[in-house]
Parts: sequence; C-alpha cells; structure tokens
Amino acid sequence: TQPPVNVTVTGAAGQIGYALLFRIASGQLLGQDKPVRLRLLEIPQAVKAAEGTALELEDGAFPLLAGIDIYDNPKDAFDGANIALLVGARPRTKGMERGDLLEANGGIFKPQGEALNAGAADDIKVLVVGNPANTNALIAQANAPDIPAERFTAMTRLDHNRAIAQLAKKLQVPVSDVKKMTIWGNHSATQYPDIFNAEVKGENAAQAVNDQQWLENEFIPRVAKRGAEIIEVRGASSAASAASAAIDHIYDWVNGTPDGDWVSMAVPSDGSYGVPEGLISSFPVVCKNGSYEIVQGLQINDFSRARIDASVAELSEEREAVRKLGLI
Ligand code: NAX
Repeated sequence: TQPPVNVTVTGAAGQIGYALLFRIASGQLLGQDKPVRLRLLEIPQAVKAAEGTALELEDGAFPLLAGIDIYDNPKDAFDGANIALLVGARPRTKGMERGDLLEANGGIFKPQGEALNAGAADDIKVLVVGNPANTNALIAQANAPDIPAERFTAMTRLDHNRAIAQLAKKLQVPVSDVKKMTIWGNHSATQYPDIFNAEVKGENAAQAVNDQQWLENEFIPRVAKRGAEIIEVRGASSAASAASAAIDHIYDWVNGTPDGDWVSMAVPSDGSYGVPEGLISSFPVVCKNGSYEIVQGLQINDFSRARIDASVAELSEEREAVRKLGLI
C-alpha cells in the first residue's frame, strides 16, 4: 500500500470543517486507493471541539484514515503537508470595513504562508476556502517564496457548481449534460458566471437558453448571491455544499478533469484574458497529471468583458490594499 498523504485542514472545528473531514477520511478527496493522514489546525479555544470531531472520525472506522493530529500553531500543522485546505478565516463582523477585514485575515494567512514555506512537502497543493478567499490566497502565496506560485489556489468551485445547477434547472436537463461552465474573477458578488462558452448536450448554452433577461436579472445575480440566499433560508452559511466543492476542486486537480470539460479555479494569473499577472482570479482550467492549465482561446464578448473587468478590478483593489498593509 502507498504511504499516507498528509492533508492539513485549518478551521477544522468549524461548520465546513465538520462536513469536509468525513469526506476526506472516506477517500473522496484523493481517491479510494489513497490513505490520508489528517493534520488539523485550530485556534487554541477551538482545539477541544476539534478533538471531539477527531473522536467521531475515529468512530467512522475509515479504512483509508491513517491518523489524526491536532495543532494550535501553523508551523507544526503544515509540517510535511502534501495538501493544505485553508478554511479557517476571520469573518466580517458588524461595522468592519474592507480594510479591517483584509488586515485581520492578513494576521492569519501571512503566518500560514510562512509556515507552508518552511515545512510543507515539495508537492504541496493549497486551496484557500476562507474569505476573502482570493486575496487570502494571494497573501499566503506572497509569503511562501520557495513554493511555486501556481500551487496556491482559491475556491470558486462552489460558484461553478451553483451555476451548473441553475442552468440545468432552467433548461430542465440533468446537471451532467452541462459542460464547460466558467466562473471568472473574484469569489464575491462581482464574480461572473459565463454561459457563453458553456455547452448543454454539445449545444452552446447561451443559445440554448436564448433569454438575455433571465441571464442578466436571474441567473447571474442568483449565482453571485447564492451564499446570502442560503443564509436567509437555512439560517446559517453554506457548509456541506462548500465542503463538497472543496473536495471536487482537489480531486480534479490531483486526478484530472474529464476530456471535453473544464472546471473553475481561482489561480495566479499569467496574464491570460487580460487579467493582470499575479492576481489570484478565477479561470476555466483543465487538470492533468496533478497540474492545471488555464484554457486558452475562448471568445469573450462585450457583455462578458465588462463583467470580467469589473471583478478583476475589485481583485486589483484588494491587492493594492494588502500591499499598503505590508502583507505582500
Ligand atoms: P466557521 O466560523 O464555522 O469556522 C471557522 C473555523 O476557523 C472556526 O472553528 C475558527 O476557530 C477557525 N479559525 C479561525 N481562525 C483560525 C486560524 N488562524 N487558524 C485555524 N483556524 C482558525 O466558518 P465556516 O462556515 O466553516 O466557513 C469558513 C470560511 O469559509 C469562512 O471564511 C467563509 O466565509 C468561507 N466560505 C467560503 C466559500 C467559498 O466558496 N470560497 C463558501 C463557503 C464559506 O462561506
């Protein structure tokens, strides 16, 4: 049998962590042939709750779970990590300005980037889920100069999955008929779900829908504001769907995307589609042999261009703000 893969999860005692850890332990993160060792990071006050979750994980008797260790400091938690899921973050509280939010998260993601740089395994892959995810990923990446920048990614897969589900519902087809969905830009309300390059049963999705009113006034805002809708209806923010998307993101990155399809990941821009280099922005990507490439050559119409530019402008502003704070 293979040696276990070290998977570090931060915010392990939170609600996404609770949904995520059981799916990792059951083999859904990497595949049914890959044993995993969980390394959980929490703040000291939440270590006990993480220990409780670890007891439950033990009770799952998961054949692929080789062990669980719990830490309250990033240095130890990221030592030897092959996969890092950065879920724990500082949420926006009442009266907090965006600058305060970025600064508070800088206090988390800067030391985590440094700890990854110091101790992670050579093949480390990082997914940032904690918001503001794109800029938190940028902070961690900038503080880990010895790790190739492209190993730092942020999660827009939940947005991607939401967009597929809404489009399938509109066209009354199974979700598996929808291919080549793309989320562009920031994981925020400015994100742009693009159906002009998507396909439904091989047909162009925008043509299949043929309803600009629905696209502009229902689909785009519904996907972009789905997080708020979940809070409104459920009384708590998305947790299991977010965990599921994190599983999808890493599974596809490690095992590859299917032929004839792609997924959305926020990754450091190489300048593709006019997105300034270095910004961690969502793109269509294909994964193969454990790495990914941004899909090239897609047509971007004026409608899409304006929306992509607006979301990317927000990312540029966030980068400027964290630069001024000395976080990158
Ligand atoms: P919870 O508040 O339930 O859990 C967060 C956990 O992180 C807490 O247990 C807390 O103690 C821990 N934590 C805080 N600072 C830490 C640190 N420095 N090191 C380690 N652990 C730390 O939040 P939850 O609902 O689990 O959401 C987690 C994050 O995911 C939030 O930032 C949330 O905004 C973000 N989301 C991102 C999504 C995405 O699509 N990218 C969607 C879902 C979710 O909203």
